[in-house]
Amino acid sequence: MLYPRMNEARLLADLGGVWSFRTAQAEGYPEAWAQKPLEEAMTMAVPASYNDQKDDVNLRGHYGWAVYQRTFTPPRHLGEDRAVLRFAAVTHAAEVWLNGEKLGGHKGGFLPFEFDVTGALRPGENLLTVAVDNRVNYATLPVGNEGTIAFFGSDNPGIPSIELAKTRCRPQNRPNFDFFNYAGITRPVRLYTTPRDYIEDITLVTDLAGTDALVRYSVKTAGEGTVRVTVLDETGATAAQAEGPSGQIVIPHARLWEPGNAYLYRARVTFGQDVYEQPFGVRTVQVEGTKFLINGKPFYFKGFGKHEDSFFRGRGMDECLNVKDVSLIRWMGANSFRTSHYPYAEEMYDLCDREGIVVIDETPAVGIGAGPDRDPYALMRIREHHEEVIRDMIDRDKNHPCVVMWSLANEPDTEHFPQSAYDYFRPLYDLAHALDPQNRPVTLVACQNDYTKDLITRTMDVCCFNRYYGWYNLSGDLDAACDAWNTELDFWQSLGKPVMVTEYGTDTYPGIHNVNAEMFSEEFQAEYYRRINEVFDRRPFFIGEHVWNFADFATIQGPMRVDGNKKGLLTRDRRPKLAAHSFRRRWREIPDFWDKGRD
Ligand code: BDP
Repeated sequence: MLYPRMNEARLLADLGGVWSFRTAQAEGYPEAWAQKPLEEAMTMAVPASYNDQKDDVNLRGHYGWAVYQRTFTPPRHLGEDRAVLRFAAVTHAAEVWLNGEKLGGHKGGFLPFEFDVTGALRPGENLLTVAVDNRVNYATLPVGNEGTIAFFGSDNPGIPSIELAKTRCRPQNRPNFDFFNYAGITRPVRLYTTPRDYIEDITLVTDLAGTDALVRYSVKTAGEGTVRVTVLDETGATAAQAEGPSGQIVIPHARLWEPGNAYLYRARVTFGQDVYEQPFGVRTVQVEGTKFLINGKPFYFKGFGKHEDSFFRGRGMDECLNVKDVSLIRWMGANSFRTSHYPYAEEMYDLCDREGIVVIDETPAVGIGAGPDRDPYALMRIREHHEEVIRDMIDRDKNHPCVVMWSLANEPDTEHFPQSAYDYFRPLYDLAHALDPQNRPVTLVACQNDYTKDLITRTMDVCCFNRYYGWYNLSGDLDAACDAWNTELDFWQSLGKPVMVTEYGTDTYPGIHNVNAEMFSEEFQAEYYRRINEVFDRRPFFIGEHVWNFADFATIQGPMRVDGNKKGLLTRDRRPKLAAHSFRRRWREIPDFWDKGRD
């Protein structure tokens, strides 16, 4: 799906701003609300999560449907053009109405969807109503709890939970994941136009032949016309040209897209009256033996698991915060992050393309686990939706040079039901490979478990796992943590695959200091990473370290969380803790391309 861009053929209108808003019942909302101006409405900014915009506990913990509304008047000179209404993300499910007519719905809170509204737009004022459902359960991704399973991080899973008293008092979400269940119209709403005959999609795959780049392209169109492609370099000069809906273009003496050293070309596609410019980078990605190769060179991942999370906006798209975060990533000498635990806003990938930041792109499949006695793969109703989010994520992000690997899920249960996990994930792994025109490596992120039982993680292109030795296990004992890491790494070494850690970390309260590095202090966080990183540095097959987390973030309340998760190297308002300075020293010494085996 193309990102909406304005150019000489396409108009783009942003429908962000302050909308009308009100909450509705858990199960639904009166359709009459979509027919006329919303009564008893409050103001609500779009894009942003609704939860923290007002000082109202009912909004923070709202459960079920809510309704947004606004009017807009399209300019008269839209003429005969095709008009499309595009939602970059509505969390977690949406139903959209235009002038009282239902346009359709969408499931899933982190990927775009759009409606052709050419015939539905009226001259003059139009009434747009968007209903939003934030409920999570065994049929959604991310997964919410159902039945007697406990809330995240509390109680014993599998037995009737005392926590259910909460839902007896008031229906509420029971997320099976450790981040606040922010909801609403979290990313831009835009109206754009195209000519009636238009460019639907563009796919670009690059390869290298000596100093030349080979660009395989294909352009999907609707209507009549001839496709012409011109490759422009960063100065706007023509680097190569081609004609026809698909083919191969050679860019002589091409400049590469490299981590920390990005170079972007643009494929300018014309088709009849329509024009679209798709940025792309020339780079290759490949796994070979125990190495992860970008442009044929062994890449070392230095960076983070992140969240889209900030004060007031919740998970709302924020270009300024994105720029700040990328700046801080570079300040610390890092080169990459994972979009834990859902696909991020498209603007972030564009920024990473420009800044040369490497991204592992993750689906919203987090929380696939129901305790040691229940097979989540039999219990949950997520397979089709999981296929759908993989398809839509790859379709959305396939052309980004910053994306070098797909992550199918975060911490699914691969330990208690190893065969079910294998049977569930193997087809998804094959699907991701089949769908990605660039055939990037595919992984899933395993959790702390008995890794010897897990059958699926070892079959991924890169073995990725989250480990908390020294924190949740072996708490505070860094000698024991290093010992456990060494034992585990011996196991992974025997498989002959590239391995990276996608989460490790400690909750750290800024301002708590201790001469002895004890848990929760800034010294402990710094010392934990120093000791464990020494273990990693001795293992040539170990291709990367992603810290949990880039910054502190909001979670559901609970006895394990004091004002959210505090594992950030930065506070939620992006101030460095002690460990951020240590990583800055460490990572500035480690090159992006690090052939560890040869050191
Ligand atoms: C991991 C999860 C992550 C949590 C983290 C933690 O992948 O979402 O926030 O643990 O407990 O298991 O801090």
